[in-house]
Parts: sequence; structure tokens; C-alpha cells
Amino acid sequence: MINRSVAIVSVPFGKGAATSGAELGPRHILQASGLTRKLNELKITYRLAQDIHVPQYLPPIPTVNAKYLAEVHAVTRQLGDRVSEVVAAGEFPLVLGGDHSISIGTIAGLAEHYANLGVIWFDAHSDLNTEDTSPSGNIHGMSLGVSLGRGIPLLTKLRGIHPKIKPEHVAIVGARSLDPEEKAYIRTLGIACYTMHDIDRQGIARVMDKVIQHLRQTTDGVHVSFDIDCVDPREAPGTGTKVIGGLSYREAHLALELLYQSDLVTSAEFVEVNPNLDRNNQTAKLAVELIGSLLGEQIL
Ligand code: 5AB
Ligand code: MN
Ligand code: MN
Ligand code: MN
Repeated sequence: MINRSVAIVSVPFGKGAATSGAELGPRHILQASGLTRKLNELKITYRLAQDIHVPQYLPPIPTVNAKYLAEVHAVTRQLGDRVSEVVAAGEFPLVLGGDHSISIGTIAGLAEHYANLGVIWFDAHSDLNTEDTSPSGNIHGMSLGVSLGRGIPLLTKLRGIHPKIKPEHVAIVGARSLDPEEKAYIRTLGIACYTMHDIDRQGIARVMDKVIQHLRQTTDGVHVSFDIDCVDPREAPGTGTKVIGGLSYREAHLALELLYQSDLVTSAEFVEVNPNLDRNNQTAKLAVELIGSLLGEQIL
């Protein structure tokens, strides 16, 4: 996978989340925590694509229960265009968030190139709410649902492909905080959801082997959507929706190392790093290390 050149797309947007600060994520991951230094060490060629422009003010779009819909729409529409261009140029898109609502744009751009896109959703949550089921109205809790064609039409119809992905091509890894309607939806659609219980019981290596084996047989590309809150808050304190009992430092690395070895991954995004809540840049540094593992860094 890393015989391709990487195009880094920064998305300084945080209005899809309840706590502001995720908009500072890309800058901290790139500057303070040295992502480009890491890529140089790994001898990976890369370029910084133009940042996504985040509008200061947009007239609100009336909604039932979706905060900052106009802003999320403007950002995800642009991001879809950008990601699609990157793939068309033969590059590997590496998207830096930003809150997890941006995934709507990333996946919209990818869907144009992959009819059967696989998505590995590393997250403490499942992000399958709709306006009607969301307890918060925050769109970062709806983004996987939107990509599956569920929810706000303005977002589900982005770039005219509907739905972008199929439930049988999704694997959620690290879940431990699901809302009642999310659970029901996962069960009804039979979405593969490897909870922390499954990881405790089977081990992360076996879980990842299953995910890889399944997606290898059924998909034509695999996107890794990595919400840093899948990692335990002890290792990743700098994020807005922390849930105890997450992936350990080594489990997170091993999962991504195994994905590198699988040679399946065709794009990735790292989201929900919030520097305002971080301690000594610990979480941004972790994100850089994890990107390293996904792109081929090895201990020996
Ligand atoms: B994140 C919650 N399910 O919908 C909601 O961090 C949390 O992108 C969503 O995974 C968390 O508000 C969204 C309670
Ligand atoms: Mn998320
Ligand atoms: Mn989450
Ligand atoms: Mn979060």
C-alpha cells in the first residue's frame, strides 16, 4: 500500500462535536508532533494537499436535531471533492481531523472510486445515530450512519452516490458506548461490531485477522477511520468523548501493524484529537505513532 505517495488532507473543523478544540488537531499532529518527520523516517513520499476551508459563518439550515448542519455540509462537500481528486491522482489519502463528522466527506470522496468500499471504524462509539435518535444533536455521532445512507438527505446524498457503503463491508472495532437505537440498528443490519468484550475475550490479533479476512474477500478498497477515543483515556486523554476501558497502547499499535501487513488499506483518517484537552501533546503524539504503524513502522 505504501508504494503510493501520501497526500495529507487537513480538516481543521470541530463543530460536529460537543466540545470545541478538535479543529486544532491537524496543526498539532503536523507541527507539534512531527508527522512529516515520521514520514521522512519511513521514507514515504508525501505532499500536503490544500487544507479544507472552514467557513466562519453560514446561514443556519433548519433541522430537527443536527447542530451546525450548514457547516458540516460545507466542509464535507469540499472534503469529498479533495479526497476524490487525491485517489484519482493515484495517491493514498491521509485525512487529519477534526471531529468525526468529517468522515462523511472522506467516504463520499472514496465511494466514487470503490463500489464496494470496506470501512474499519475504530471507535468507542458506533456513530450510527440519526437526528431522531441522537441524544446530543452532534453530527460526529451520526457519521457512520450517514455513510450507510441513514439520516439527513443533504448529507447522505453528497456527491450523488447513495448509500456510500454497505453494512456488510463495515467493521466497528473497540466499541463500548452504544446508544439503544444504535444497538438495535447494528443487530438488524448485522454489522460486524467487535466490542471491547470481544477484544478482551479473543484478543485484538484474532479480531483483526477476522476483519481482514472478511474485507479481503468482499471489498475493492479499505478505509481506516480511526477515532482516537477508541484508545483508553489513559493513553489518549486529549479527546472530547472519553470512555474508560478502551484499547491499550499496544493493542492499538498491533491492530494497525496487522493492517499494514495485510496490504489492504487504501485510505485512512485520524480524528477527534482535541489539543485543548490534551496533556503535553500526548494524544497528538500517539496519533503520529499510530499513523506510523499503519504506514509500516516496525519495532525491528
Ligand atoms: B464520536 C453519542 N453517541 O451521539 C452521541 O466521538 C456520542 O465521533 C457520540 O464517536 C460520539 O452524541 C461521537 C452519545
Ligand atoms: Mn467517532
Ligand atoms: Mn468516539
Ligand atoms: Mn469523540
